[in-house]
Amino acid sequence: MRIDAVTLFPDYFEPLRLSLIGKAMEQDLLRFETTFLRDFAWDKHHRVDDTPVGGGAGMVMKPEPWAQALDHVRRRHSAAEPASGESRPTRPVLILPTPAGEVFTQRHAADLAAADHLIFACGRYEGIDHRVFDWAEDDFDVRPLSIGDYVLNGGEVAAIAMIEAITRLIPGVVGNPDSLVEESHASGLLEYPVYTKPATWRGREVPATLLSGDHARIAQWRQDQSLQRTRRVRPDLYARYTQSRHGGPDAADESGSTGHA
Ligand code: 6GU
Repeated sequence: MRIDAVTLFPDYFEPLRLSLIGKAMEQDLLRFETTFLRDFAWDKHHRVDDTPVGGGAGMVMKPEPWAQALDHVRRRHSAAEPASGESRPTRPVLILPTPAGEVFTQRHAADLAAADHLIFACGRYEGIDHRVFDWAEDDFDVRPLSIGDYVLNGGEVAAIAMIEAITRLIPGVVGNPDSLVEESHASGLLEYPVYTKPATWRGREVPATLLSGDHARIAQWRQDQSLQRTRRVRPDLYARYTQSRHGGPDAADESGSTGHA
């Protein structure tokens, strides 16, 4: 997979070179590059923003530097050798981190982990001239995505969060693929609580079931904990989970699930 980020702040992305994602880059499972938007503003002052048409506070990003930068990224990709494991290139996915987008979930992460080329267009100020997105539809699969209901100063931090969620689902990036199956959100539920040794720590015990050696009971306990935690902390997820499985919010209580998909 290739990932590009177009940004006024390329340094924001340096931490991605650490840890598992950095290792995936070294193994050529992933290629990541940043493109400095200001290099594509060819007026004397390299301006990337201007006042909003129709008035209002703040500044809006000018369309032409974005079009030039995105064309550059697209051309560089079609010219480059495929990364290992890649087949024929498809339409690149253009992700627009914006609080006005659909909320990014594990489902988006799984879907985007199968893409060949992701480009993150990291806006600043009040946003990017909207005509850029209409224009981009010709050559990109355009996806406005938000990471939650709050406002950040720009798309970079949101892009980093999405890149981490997506790239850890690429085969080979996370060492043990079982850890992807059991974690929070993989099943639509939050994960159950976890414990390690010692069995007694500062007067607090590990739940006895987990020490029983009875794998079926342990799986049932974990499933129950997941359901209870999700119902308490995320009633929205709980309702969706029970409705999708049984057509009603109380059906999961008597489901007798095995705890493993
Ligand atoms: Cl994706 N961008 C910005 N600027 N703010 C956000 C966001 C994205 N998601 C939540 N808040």
